[in-house]
Amino acid sequence: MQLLSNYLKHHNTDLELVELIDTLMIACKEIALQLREGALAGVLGTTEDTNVQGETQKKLDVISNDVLKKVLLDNPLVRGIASEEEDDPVFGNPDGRFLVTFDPLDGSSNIDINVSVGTIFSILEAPKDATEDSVDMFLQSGRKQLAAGYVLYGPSAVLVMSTGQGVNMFTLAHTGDFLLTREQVQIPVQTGEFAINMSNHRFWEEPMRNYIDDLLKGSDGPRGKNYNMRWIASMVAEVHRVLTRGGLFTYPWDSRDPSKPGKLRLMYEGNPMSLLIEQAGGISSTCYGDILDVEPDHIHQRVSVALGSKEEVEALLGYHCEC
Ligand code: AHM
Ligand code: MG
Repeated sequence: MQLLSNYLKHHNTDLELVELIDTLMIACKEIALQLREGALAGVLGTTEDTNVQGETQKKLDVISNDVLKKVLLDNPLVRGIASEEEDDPVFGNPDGRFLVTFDPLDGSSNIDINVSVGTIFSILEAPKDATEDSVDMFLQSGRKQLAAGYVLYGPSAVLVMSTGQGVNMFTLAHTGDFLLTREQVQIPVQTGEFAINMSNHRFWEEPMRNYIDDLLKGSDGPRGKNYNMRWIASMVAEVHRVLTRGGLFTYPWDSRDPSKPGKLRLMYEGNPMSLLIEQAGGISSTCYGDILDVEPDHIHQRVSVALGSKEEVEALLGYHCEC
């Protein structure tokens, strides 16, 4: 089995990018250890604080953010980082080449119930002409990502990553190394499985309601087959299922707060996951266009997400075209 860094080098990955990914994985291994200790390390539960999204922070949200921030900013290759748990970007070496955005612990409402969570990351190149540190450096579309991925902390810790040459999975061994366990992942084009938070049904747009209602009609409805449903409330775990056995995952725009286009964030959830899904042969859309083509205007901006098996996402998009 191949070591992560050897695999990347054998596939002609830029050596500085390999070094940055190795640095990221040092932080993720530390997060994996803290998660494994759980209550023994006193890391479960909530802090008194809320983040820029207005969400209460879990202790492990803060710990994971601090670990990633410190490890990344210690590496001179890093010009700056932007995190779900930081109001503003934090800058490192002014000559650093890379920008990293991340959700330090996605799905953190699952921590205290011991269900899978994960770290999502996206790597961009700092614009060469950017002499002053500024949030504007980060505002690049997902197509510009040099690499993106996540580490899922489940029964095993798995890194799923793309540098734009397909999607590969690496499992954390007891030796502390990430070893290649699945190469060139391809999502099955058809599926009979969908994931959506059904409790928001009455707040969705009409096309989404019509689509889901037709899935629920099963073999009696226009789709002509029975579907199964999953909802883990952890995007990392849902995307991992989609990459592993196919499926459709969506967190669409809803009218609970019309100012927010969806719950998930573009720069450190939508974009990295969309790169993985497209590289694995799936589709990732806002329901009106590819997520990777969205031009960001805010580091914490939200986006409507519908991703997964090609033919199922196409069917969903068809409902949106009819309006
Ligand atoms: P988080 O980054 O604060 O954990 O929020 C994102 C998570 C996703 O992992 C998941 O898909 C979604 O929120 C679940 O939301 P809900 O609780 O509304 O079902
Ligand atoms: Mg998240």
